[in-house]
Amino acid sequence: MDQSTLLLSVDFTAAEKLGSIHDGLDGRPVVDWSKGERPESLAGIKYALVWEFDSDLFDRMPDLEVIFSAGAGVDKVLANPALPQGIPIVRFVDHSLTTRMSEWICMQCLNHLRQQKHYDAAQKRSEWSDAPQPQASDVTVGIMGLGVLGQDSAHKLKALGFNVIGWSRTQKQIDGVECYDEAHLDEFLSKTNYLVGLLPLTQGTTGIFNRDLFGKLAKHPVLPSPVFINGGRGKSQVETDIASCLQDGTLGGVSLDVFEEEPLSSSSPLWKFENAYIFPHVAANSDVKSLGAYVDGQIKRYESGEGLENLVDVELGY
Ligand code: NDP
Ligand code: OXD
Repeated sequence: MDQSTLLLSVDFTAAEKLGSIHDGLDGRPVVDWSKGERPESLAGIKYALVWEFDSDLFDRMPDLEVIFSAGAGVDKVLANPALPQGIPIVRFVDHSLTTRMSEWICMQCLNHLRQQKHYDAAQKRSEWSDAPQPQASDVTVGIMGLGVLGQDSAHKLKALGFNVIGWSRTQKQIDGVECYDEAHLDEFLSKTNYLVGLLPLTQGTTGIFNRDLFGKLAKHPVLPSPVFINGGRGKSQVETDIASCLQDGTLGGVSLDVFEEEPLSSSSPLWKFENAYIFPHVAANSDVKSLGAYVDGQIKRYESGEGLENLVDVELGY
């Protein structure tokens, strides 16, 4: 049977180009919009895989049936004013992406626990200088967002010995992890030394990481803290508040992978703080070959009547 065509509008970054999307697509024909392919008409094309895309792209696709997001987050797709109503949107859920996010979260928690910045600075001064050394179980990591990424990170942080608690819109039950729902945010914050953000960007999460919230976190008796680690979305954080909280000690450290505006401006004060780790949105890039295989698999499910997985709830915004 002939395979249906996929329209592709994704400008893969260097880090993502470990393979080719075609390696995963099982021979499925592609119209590569991001590479400038412009057929006379897009009529008949039922599927689009997008990340960056022209605002009128969907208007040109009269037969569009499913939109696939090339990432786990769908805020960019949902922000498109020309998003057609009622078309299912599938987000990318993938073991490789999930496990790399958890690696990044664990690495940041360990960087702060083991005071890596202190040793880097001491090395630069050729100075033999030790620092206090509490163990992971002395620190409570609070994860905001207990979805695919938050839950995997919770399990891996637990395995490292951290005390882990979590917060999400709806109540969760996770073995060994005290879970709080939306109504119990303050209680959750009051127990958290290291705050991990793994929330999608929605109306409810925009600007949620601000001075008021940071002021409710728990200081650790010995370690620089509280610490804020964000792998979710930058517009969930208020960067002027982060800078002033680092300045006055409300925050003892941060690890930020995402920013209100990306790329982060070279004039941002965040680059310069001693206890700030700054990353260019690389915590968990999509692996292109896995992405191709995932989209191809979802199309096959859809066409055989099995149904799509990981559908976005447009009302909730994630
Ligand atoms: P999921 O949809 O699986 O999980 C989202 C979690 O956030 C759920 O637990 C959900 O609650 C919770 N949540 C959503 N809105 C609220 C709210 N208003 N209040 C409280 N909790 C809320 O997403 P993933 O775990 O797969 O991904 C999370 C985000 O990570 C993505 O949306 C994306 O923005 C970001 N990301 C960043 C990457 C990077 O490289 N930096 C890579 C990949 C993703 P509930 O369980 O009750 O629904
Ligand atoms: C994603 C991302 O959402 O890489 O997958 O940010």
